[in-house]
Amino acid sequence: MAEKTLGIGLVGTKFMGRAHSNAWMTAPRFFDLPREVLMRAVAGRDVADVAAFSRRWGWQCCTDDWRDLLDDPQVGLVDVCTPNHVHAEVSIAALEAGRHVACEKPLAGTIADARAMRDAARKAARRGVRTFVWFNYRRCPAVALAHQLVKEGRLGRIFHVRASYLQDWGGPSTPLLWRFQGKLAGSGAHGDLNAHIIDMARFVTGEEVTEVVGALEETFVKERDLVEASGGAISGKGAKRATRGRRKAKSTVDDAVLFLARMSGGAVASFEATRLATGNQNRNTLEVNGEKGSLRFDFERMNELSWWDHALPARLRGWSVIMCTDAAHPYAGNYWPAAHVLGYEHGFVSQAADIAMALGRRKPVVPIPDFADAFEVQRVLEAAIRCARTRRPVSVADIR
Ligand code: SOE
Repeated sequence: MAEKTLGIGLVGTKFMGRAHSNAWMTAPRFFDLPREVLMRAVAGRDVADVAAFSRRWGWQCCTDDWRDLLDDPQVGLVDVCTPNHVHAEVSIAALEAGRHVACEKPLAGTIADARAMRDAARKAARRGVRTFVWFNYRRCPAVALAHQLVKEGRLGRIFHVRASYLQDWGGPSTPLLWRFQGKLAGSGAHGDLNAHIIDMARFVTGEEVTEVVGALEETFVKERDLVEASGGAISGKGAKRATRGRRKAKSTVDDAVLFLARMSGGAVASFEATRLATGNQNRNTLEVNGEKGSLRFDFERMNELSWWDHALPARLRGWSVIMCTDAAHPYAGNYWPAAHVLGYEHGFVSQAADIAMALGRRKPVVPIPDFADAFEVQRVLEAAIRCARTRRPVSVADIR
């Protein structure tokens, strides 16, 4: 295979499988990439489903066994979009087979899996094999701009970080999907949503979370309906008949996790993740307050970044809302004219482009997290859970 081509092998065909397929398909249309993207093969568990998925999204071929991707010399990068408990097995096998790996967040469901992935990535790096993690929100132009503004010193010393990721789809009527099963997901809102905002806080401030000083973990919905597969079969271990006649089983993950932390530059920080914040459907927010200015981002208004410039004379100071769609903003110039707004999918498209850039020895617009970077997020997730369970402060340095 010519070095000029980057052959992708995708594992997973659900929500993220669609987002990534769209990203690989679209990135070469909007970005001048150093390597041609080849949508080589997709793997999914169900033969009929994966065949239909492959046709719809334009993959060259498909399989119901992800190991087949590693036998295909045209696959240069394996893209992992499976539930969390499978990330380690697929990623490590792909790295050992000499393939670059791009894995969905969180890196893994458990710190042990994440550590094994980080170690495998370290080993593979010696052979020139690269890893990437899809923390997609870094590539919202507004978030990338926030990162640039802090890096330029425009906020000065950072005092205070407030991050929250609120969703509301996890009420009692939502069945026991894999995301509510501890063995598959590792955790609930914590790994799913806090992982994003921990990464965003680190990325924007350039600081690490060093200590979790207080944390709360809560599972409000203790039992959920078992998911009925086609043909009436019911999934999930430990099923029992619930009083209303539907079969239920225990939810083994958190619905909400909140924690307070310290950052390496001395800032204090709070993080909140929940799937039960009624009316907040995908409210991923970050506020950073510094000596010279402050920033606010809310994904539900993802094209905007609010900015307070404290260097202005007092009579002119006020929140300004920057529409981050100008060619001067990160990524925006690759898409449409100013104020022709971007959406959720563009973060993935821009990340696919940056991965192709990095593998073509060109600099991505903003840094792409690799397994070592995502392991840092996993350490913070683990510190927060240990803090919630022991009711004692936990130093991130103690999580290795
Ligand atoms: C579901 O909670 C979910 O799809 C997350 O898994 C994603 O990472 C997030 O971006 C949107 O919400």
